[in-house]
Amino acid sequence: MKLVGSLTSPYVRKTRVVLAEKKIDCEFVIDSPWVDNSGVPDLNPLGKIPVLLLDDDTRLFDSRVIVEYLDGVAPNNKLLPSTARERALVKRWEALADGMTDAAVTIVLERRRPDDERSAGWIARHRVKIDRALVALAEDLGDGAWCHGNGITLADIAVGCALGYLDFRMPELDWRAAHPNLARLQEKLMQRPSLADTVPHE
Ligand code: GSF
Repeated sequence: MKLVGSLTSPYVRKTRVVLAEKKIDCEFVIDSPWVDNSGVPDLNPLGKIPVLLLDDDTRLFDSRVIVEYLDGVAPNNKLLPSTARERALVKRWEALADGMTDAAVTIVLERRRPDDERSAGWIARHRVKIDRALVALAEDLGDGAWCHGNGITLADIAVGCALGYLDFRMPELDWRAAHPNLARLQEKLMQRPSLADTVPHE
């Protein structure tokens, strides 16, 4: 099995954290759709990372499909509950965290466009999504030790990677000041090698 992705992508990081938490061996092949001669479009028609290559050559994308697959194939350290309702609730955390990351990625890409093509309105629209998502994540976490239930789940991993991406690309946001309970969760998550060893960097 091979995971194709970059050291900066928050979606690839989420997948790497799940691999580590599940103790699944997987070769990490570094590639990015943003570099010349990238092999990614040949693996995923959408030209996006992560892509998981299975031993029989099956290609899995996107990260939500991959992490659900990984949790399902290894019985240890379950990260998704088995009942429909509980599972949906954990996946809703993931959808909110990933959606916040989507908005941050959109802003990062927009900021990279030439001055005369950049839209302040588009950036503001996505900034509002991030702010609302942070409020919702903080409200849902409350005083809880974990996002869902009594131990780490995919919800915590997705939130940890989303907050880590804000630190990486939008450090000016200072989400910790407004949401100390998210800061507390993030600090705890960062004590785990799975997250500490995958902090995004260029
Ligand atoms: C998002 C993948 C994605 O946008 C998932 O896998 O969860 N919902 C998908 N990946 C980015 C990398 S990232 O660092 O933003 C990507 O591959 N972008 C290339 C492109 O052409 O959009």
